[in-house]
Amino acid sequence: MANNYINVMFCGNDKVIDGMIIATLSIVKYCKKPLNIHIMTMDLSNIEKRFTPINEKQCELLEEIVKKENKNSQVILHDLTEIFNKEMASNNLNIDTHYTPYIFLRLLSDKVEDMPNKILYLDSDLVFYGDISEIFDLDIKEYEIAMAKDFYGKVFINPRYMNSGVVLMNMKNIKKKDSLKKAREMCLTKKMLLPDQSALNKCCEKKLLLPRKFNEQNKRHKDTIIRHYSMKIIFLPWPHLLNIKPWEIERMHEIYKIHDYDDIIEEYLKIKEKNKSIMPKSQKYAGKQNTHMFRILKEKIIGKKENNTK
Ligand SMILES: [Mn+2]
Repeated sequence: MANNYINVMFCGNDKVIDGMIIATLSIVKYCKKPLNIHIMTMDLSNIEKRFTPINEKQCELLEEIVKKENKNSQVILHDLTEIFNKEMASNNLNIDTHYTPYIFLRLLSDKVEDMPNKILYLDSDLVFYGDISEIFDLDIKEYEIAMAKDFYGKVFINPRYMNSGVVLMNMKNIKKKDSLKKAREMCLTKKMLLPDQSALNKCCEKKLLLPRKFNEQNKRHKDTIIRHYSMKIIFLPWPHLLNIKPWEIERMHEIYKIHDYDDIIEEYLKIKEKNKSIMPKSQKYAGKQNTHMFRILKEKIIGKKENNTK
């Protein structure tokens, strides 16, 4: 494989294929270089019926999208069911959280054969507004990973707490230092509010702090490359959580009033219509209801404000 490839990693089950399509369309809109997209998935339908893997057909669809812009681009599917069952399925204190077990896939990527030395992990709830090579080409030789700050975590957890929705990974250094192995162990043994993210923050020694523009969680700025539509905490007029994803078009338009990637939505809808038979019937992908998450967050935030001891 030539070195001029941009390596990308998406993780999830087939309920996030819509997100992967939108993210991929936005990547190729601004970058015509060859891409290697690695899709990590697994079949956990034994745990819950809806936990079905991304399949070959869906990968072919993604490949069609990237090949249209560069015929050397490709999409590679990795089934991590066995690795997950061996490493993280049992005695895992964080298996049943408000997230799905698919959050652990990125922590297993060092176990996958033929991974490139440098790869950009991406959540499936983000949209590119600029060239992916700007982030991929960053020099991380001295680091294990590169991430941007977490919008809420930097206030409520610690000033350097980073968001794991966009992670530029140096696989060589990660393997050398066993950082992902340490992160997996931490997830197995310590109950956490944001398991994979906190484990990456804790277990990677050398982290490069990325500028906000590579993982914009609050609103788009002029220089934004990646807008990550992660969960928002709305304080007024009453405190609640808002979690609108890029493929929830009506809510995106009506509540966020965001129209700046309508061209991509239009293309996405056409693709979806043409490929109805391979799209999932329901897009409900999240673990438990947001209320659960909010209760914990409220305890954390209000608890912290009330006793300002630490
Ligand atoms: Mn996300």
